[in-house]
Amino acid sequence: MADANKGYRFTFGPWNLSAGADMFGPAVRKEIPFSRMIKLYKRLGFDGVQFHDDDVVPADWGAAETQRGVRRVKRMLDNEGLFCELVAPRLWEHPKTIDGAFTSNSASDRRYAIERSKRTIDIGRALGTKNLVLWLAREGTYIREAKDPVAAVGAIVDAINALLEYDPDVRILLEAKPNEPMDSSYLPTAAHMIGIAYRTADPSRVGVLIESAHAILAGLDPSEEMAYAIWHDKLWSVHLNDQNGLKFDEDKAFGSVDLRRAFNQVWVLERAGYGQNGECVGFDVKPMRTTKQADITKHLSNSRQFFLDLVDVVRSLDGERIEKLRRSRDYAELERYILGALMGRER
Ligand code: XUL
Ligand code: MN
Repeated sequence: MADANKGYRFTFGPWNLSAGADMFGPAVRKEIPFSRMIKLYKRLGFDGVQFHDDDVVPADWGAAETQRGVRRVKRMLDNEGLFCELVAPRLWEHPKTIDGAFTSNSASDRRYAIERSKRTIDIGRALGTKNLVLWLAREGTYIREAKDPVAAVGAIVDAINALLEYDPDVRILLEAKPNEPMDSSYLPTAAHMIGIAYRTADPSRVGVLIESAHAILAGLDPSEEMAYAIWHDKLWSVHLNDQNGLKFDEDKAFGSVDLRRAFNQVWVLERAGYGQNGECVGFDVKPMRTTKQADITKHLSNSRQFFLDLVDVVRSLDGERIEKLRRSRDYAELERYILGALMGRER
């Protein structure tokens, strides 16, 4: 049977089906309970789930209750034939993370962040994944003078080391974002994160997850960010989406703003054999606030479909022709060829 996913494995987290609340207004749709949401995955052509720790069990549950709750979610995944790709501690909502997590000026708050991350590793292991994602949401400042920016880098490395030591099998995927919620974030790009990965106790277990919109918010091209991480063997997951310029983090459907930029991401991933070592194609996309309840999954099915359509475009390209155009430096003709392919025209 032909593989409908063309050799890729697709994932998303429950927050992708949000009820539409934003900074300026409350929810406009009903929350979908996880027991119902999980039934949508396979139907939409998805293979696995990404979780924040408190998507699985509330953060304030004790050890025994947590274990039971996690086992319940694992059974639900197994029953649906789904796997857990990764877990991420939600280090930006609790009162103890107001001033950041690993870089907080309070030692007891820093300890809380590390303990919560360790607990998240345990949740992940019980769900069958070694992948811990750290989006360093509040590691940064609203005013530069608030923290010591040199010490902050060291504090993040120390925290990563503590987690690497806690579980000798855990793999840490750092997710960079240059701003929001902070005015300015520490380690704002994937390259910053790869830089510190080499300074941790075990660089072979520290990589990155690259989100398209976060690269764009840093003024970078996501396909080049991905290529850079691939060269380092450190692109271990992606959050594909799109972003219309330098605004808030929009989490638009993949390819919905700039089709050529989306094509370039698929081109880089496909040509590098991304996915062949188990990496997944994750999406981090939001339904529009105007989306009706009945259409709540369309941004996800569209993102997956646009990705697969772009895989077809990439696979249809004539590699020899591209090499020839590169050799003769005829980039105008190369551009015509690529844009023609994107418009479904043979040229
Ligand atoms: C925030 C964001 C997060 C991470 C996971 O912008 O992308 O959802 O992907 O914590
Ligand atoms: Mn993300």
